[in-house]
Amino acid sequence: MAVKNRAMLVGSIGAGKSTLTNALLERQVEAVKTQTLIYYDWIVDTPGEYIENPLFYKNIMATALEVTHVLYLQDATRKKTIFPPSFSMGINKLPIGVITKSDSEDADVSLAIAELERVITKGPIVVTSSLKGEGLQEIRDLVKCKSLKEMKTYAEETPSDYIIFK
Ligand SMILES: Nc1nc2c(ncn2[C@@H]2O[C@H](COP(=O)(O)OP(=O)(O)O)[C@@H](O)[C@H]2O)c(=O)[nH]1
Ligand SMILES: [Mg+2]
Repeated sequence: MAVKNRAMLVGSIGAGKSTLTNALLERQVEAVKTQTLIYYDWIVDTPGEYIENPLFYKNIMATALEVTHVLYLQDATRKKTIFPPSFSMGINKLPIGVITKSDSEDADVSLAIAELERVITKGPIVVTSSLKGEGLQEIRDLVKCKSLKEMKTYAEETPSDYIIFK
C-alpha cells in the first residue's frame, strides 16, 4: 500500500505556519497558537518554539520521521532567518522552502529567498501569501512528489511565478 505523503511545517513563532496550514487545507477557521504538534490531514503544524530553541531540535528530528517532506518557512517581513546554514541537510526528508507573507508591504521577498537559499541547499522555494492564496497549489503539488528529481521536474515544467528551484 502506498504511504501517504505528509509535510511538517517549521518556522519561527509568527512566521505564518498555522495560517498556511489552514490555507493549504482550505480550513475556514482562525489559526490558534500552537503549543504542541497538531496533525491535520497531510500536514503537521509545529510550535515556533521547536526552531527558536535548539534544545527542541530533537523534537523536529523525531517528528520528521513521520513525514515525507519538511517545509521551512521564512517570513518575508523578517530580515533574519532562524535557521542555521544548511539546516535542511541534517534532516533526511524532501525539503521545500516557503516564503510567507509576500503580500505584506513590509515584505522583502528577494532577501527572504537569499536567506532560504542558505538553508535549503538543494530544493524548491515557493513564494506564498496565505492571505491572497498564492503559491498554495505549488506546495500541494510538491508534497505529492516522491523525490528531489520529481520536485525539480515539477518546478521546471510548471509555469508559475511563485516557484524557484535551487
Ligand atoms: N500579510 C500576511 N499576514 C499573514 C500571512 N500569513 C500569516 N499572517 C499573519 O502572521 C501572524 C502569525 O501567523 P500564524 O499563522 O499564527 O503564525 P505561526 O506562529 O507560525 O503559526 C498572524 O497575525 C497572521 O495573520 C500572509 O500570508 N500575509
Ligand atoms: Mg502556529
